Amino acid sequence: MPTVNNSSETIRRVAALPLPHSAKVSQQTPVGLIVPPSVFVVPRGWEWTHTAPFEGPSILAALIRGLGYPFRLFDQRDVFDAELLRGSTLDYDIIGISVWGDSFAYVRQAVAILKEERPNRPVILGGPLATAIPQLLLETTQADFVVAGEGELTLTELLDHLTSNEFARPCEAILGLSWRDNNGAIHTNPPRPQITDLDIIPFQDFSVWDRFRGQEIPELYLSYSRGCACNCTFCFRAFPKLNYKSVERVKQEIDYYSATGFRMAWWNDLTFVTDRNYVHRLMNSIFEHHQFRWTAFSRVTGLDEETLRLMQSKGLDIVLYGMESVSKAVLEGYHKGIAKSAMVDTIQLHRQCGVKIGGLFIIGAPNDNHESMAELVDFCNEFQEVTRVKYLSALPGTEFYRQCLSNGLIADEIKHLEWLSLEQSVEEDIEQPGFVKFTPHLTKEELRGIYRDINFRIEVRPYDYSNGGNIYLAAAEKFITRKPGGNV
Ligand code: B12
Ligand code: SF4
Repeated sequence: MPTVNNSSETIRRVAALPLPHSAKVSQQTPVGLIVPPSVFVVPRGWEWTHTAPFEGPSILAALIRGLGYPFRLFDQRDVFDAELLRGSTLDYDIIGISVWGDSFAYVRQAVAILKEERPNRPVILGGPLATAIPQLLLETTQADFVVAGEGELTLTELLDHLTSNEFARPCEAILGLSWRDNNGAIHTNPPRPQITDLDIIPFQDFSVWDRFRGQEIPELYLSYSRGCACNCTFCFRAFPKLNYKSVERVKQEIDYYSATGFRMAWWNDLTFVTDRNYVHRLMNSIFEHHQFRWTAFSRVTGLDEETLRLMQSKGLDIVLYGMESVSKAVLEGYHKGIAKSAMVDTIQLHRQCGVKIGGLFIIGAPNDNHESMAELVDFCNEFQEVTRVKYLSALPGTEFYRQCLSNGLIADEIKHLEWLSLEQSVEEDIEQPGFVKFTPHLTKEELRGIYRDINFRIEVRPYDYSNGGNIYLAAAEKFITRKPGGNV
């Protein structure tokens, strides 16, 4: 029996898993993983962000198959009605569900259906929203387990437990797990430390995504790191601490993924340039045998001309920056640690190098007022590189969310989760039931007017990423609405 709370054996087993194409079934218990739909609206040209293989589920698929379990991924991203799950998962003895910020309403209904169909079958929730509110999810859904943070090690140990295999340990001994005991009492174990050596993580398994079976996968999600060194009040990170893969490992992954024929990659790293030397080594290594266009997120601090030009020479298409606001007071309120001058410098740098840039802004902070909004509108007039504006949203697990609970702005957590399930990140969100206006200085009508004003001024260009085969490039419209009951 392994030592209680000791993960080293689990780390060793995960590190030794086969590559996805050599995984073999050696266990009896079939495991299913459900990927829920999302109403999040993406700009035209980026529709593929809803259909490309999501990185988290692709890694978990590799993990579960690598451990020898028969596995099926239930990709429900275009199936908004949870009722349609009925009957489809019956052959699977353990079901996992990924839970993102806007998944609550769907997941609650999906779990109810799964439990109605097979009451004793374990249902496991994981993902960012599950990480933020494990206890609340166990209280409000009929799920049995919630895995917080990175799924690889905790899920391995939970599957050991559920299948009573040679590595099985009791629930109490699984770090990062919340669970319901036989009497219905909910327990939350101590958190699991993040994986520091990211080279142990399985490569993504794309073979489980039905829509790509036997076909090329034009766009992929990739990452070389997890976490972010900053701690902005509105931002939720399921893995807060910053850890890296080795450059060699990233290179091996890309070599392996090249079999998909991908031509575009979205780097999931929260901040692409945190270690300049690392980025230079990465650029000079991974593109040795490959060419693909790519997009990344970064902060307006830390990027210099030489690095940007190097990234450009290796296929960089656009860098998206979380700029959030141009008001000093609002940026300080967010603990953002950046100033408007850094945004202007970054835009100028991009113009100088001829690299596309996207600036993401949030309106409606508690201290946003007519003045800060006028400053933002002026900024957008001058710098049309601003790509997207959103109303501020309170995500569970953030410092901002905790403040809203304590000051009563969020009075009912469940209603708030239901609202988050409807949030599309479009102007009309303000009319949805449950929308919370955080600033007392502007009316709803004023806030909506500012949203429209900004959206009208900012440009379409950054949305047109350079994939010649993308059918949306010809269209002039900026957004395409994604609605429950319909596809993109
Ligand atoms: C790419 C991306 C997108 C893509 C694809 C989303 C996806 N689901 O993969 C698109 C553009 C569609 C998107 C949309 C949105 N996103 Co987004 N997105 C990201 C981003 C940059 C990368 C996601 C990723 O692949 N991470 C890496 C993988 C390895 O991590 P992972 O998916 O979380 O999976 C791990 C664990 O969570 C866990 N896990 C996941 N599923 C399961 C299931 C089980 C059973 C278990 C046991 C474990 C488990 O194990 C995995 C391996 O360790 C993250 C930031 C980040 N770097 O994580 C934001 C992030 C996830 N997005 C966020 C948000 C808020 C959204 C939106 C709600 C839009 C919005 N209003 O801002 C929508 C929600 C859409 C949705 N349902 O996914 C927040 C999440 C906050 C939250 N509480 O959910 C993040 C963290 C960004 C941030 N800091 O604000 N997003
Ligand atoms: S908003 Fe950006 S910089 Fe701030 S914590 Fe989130 S990922 Fe890091």
